[in-house]
Parts: sequence; structure tokens; C-alpha cells
Amino acid sequence: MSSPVSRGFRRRHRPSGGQEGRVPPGQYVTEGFPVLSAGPTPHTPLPEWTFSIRQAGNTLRSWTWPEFQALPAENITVDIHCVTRWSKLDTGWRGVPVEALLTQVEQKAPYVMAFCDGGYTTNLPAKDVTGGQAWVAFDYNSQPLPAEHGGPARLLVPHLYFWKSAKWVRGLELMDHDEPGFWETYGYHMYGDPWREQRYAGD
Ligand SMILES: Nc1nc2c(c(=O)[nH]1)N[C@H]1C(S)=C(S)[C@@H](COP(=O)(O)O)O[C@H]1N2
Ligand SMILES: [Mo]
Repeated sequence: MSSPVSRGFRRRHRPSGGQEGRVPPGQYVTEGFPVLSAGPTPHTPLPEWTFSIRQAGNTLRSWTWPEFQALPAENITVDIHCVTRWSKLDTGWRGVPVEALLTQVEQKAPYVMAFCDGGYTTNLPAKDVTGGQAWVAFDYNSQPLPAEHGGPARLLVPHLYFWKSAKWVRGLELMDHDEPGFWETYGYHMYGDPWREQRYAGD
């Protein structure tokens, strides 16, 4: 499989024919972009926005919006898969690789908890947010990410169900063990691999 990262939005090559093998089991393809939020859309002014890496209540590293914008960003074209069964193909984003953020702290941890404005959280193994698999995205289709889709910035973890792509993300908490986030507490799967249909706990 080719890299999901396409610099300058260069389209990647696909076998002709199309979508076979691209849509996980139980999903349908949608052209729209549904909005799924568990609560109201927060509107944090950019001068107040920070992205922080925390551990055990301590902030290890924090970036303001201008500092964050100065980090090396990538254009990403990926398919996304929501647990409510819609998939959207070839979505285009720009964001900072999570690995570039995590390498700026000395501490290592096997799990992270994404935390957000509005209180949403979601848990991820650290190995799933490194190695070119996860970004903090701030543009969608070459425009600033709209607030309803998580702007100013959201997590983008396209290889897992889209509830792991936390909107309005404000940072990552390093954890030495796995813990359920918001939807995981309500019975969603701790990992959420769409190719293995890990929708709910026990799947
Ligand atoms: N902060 C926050 N992030 C969130 C959610 C949420 O309710 N709050 N919903 C999740 C779910 S269930 C999905 S499917 C996607 C939806 O993203 P979208 O509204 O941009 O389609 O965001 C995820 N991230
Ligand atoms: Mo979802």
C-alpha cells in the first residue's frame, strides 16, 4: 500500500476500477461530510489556544497557536470510517504529525489520552499515533478546519474508527496503562479497528 502522505496534494495512484478493498466491512461510502458531536461546538479563540503534552497532571510541553503553526506540517489524503457506518474516501487535510510532537518530550508512554475543549477524551496506543499514522490537523480541503469538524485543530487517526479523531483537541496525556475515554466508557471498543469491525467492547 502506498503512503497516505501526499505532498502538495499530489493524487496517489490507484488501481483502476476503484473502491474494492477500500471500504471496511459494514460501511457505506458517503459524499457528504456528516457532523457528529456529543455536545455543543466549542469556540476557543486562537490567542487562548494551546496544545499540551501532559503526564500525571504535569505539563511537559506546550505550544501556542503561532508556535504550533511553525512546526513542520504535511498534506494528507486518507479515507475515514465512522462507527455509524459512513466512510468518506480521499479526504484532504493538513496537519502536524503527532510523532513530531511526542519526540519533543523525553518521557515515553505506551498509551495516550487525547483531551479536548468541551471535555471529550479518547484513548489510543502510542504506537498508533506515531509512525506516520496520526496528525493534529488544522486544514480541510486547503481551508481552515471548520469549527463543527473540530477546528481550530483535531486529531486525525484515519486507520481507526473516526471517534478516535478527537475534535477540538488540546493535547495528549501520556499514560502508563490503557484507560477508556468518553465513548469507550459508554461501551465502544478500546481500540476501534474498522477492518476488524471493532465497534463495541467485545467485538
Ligand atoms: N471533541 C469531540 N471529538 C469528536 C467527537 C465529539 O463528540 N467530540 N465525535 C467523534 C465521532 S463519534 C466522530 S464520527 C467524529 C466526527 O467528526 P465530524 O463531525 O468531523 O464528521 O468526531 C469524533 N471526535
Ligand atoms: Mo462516530
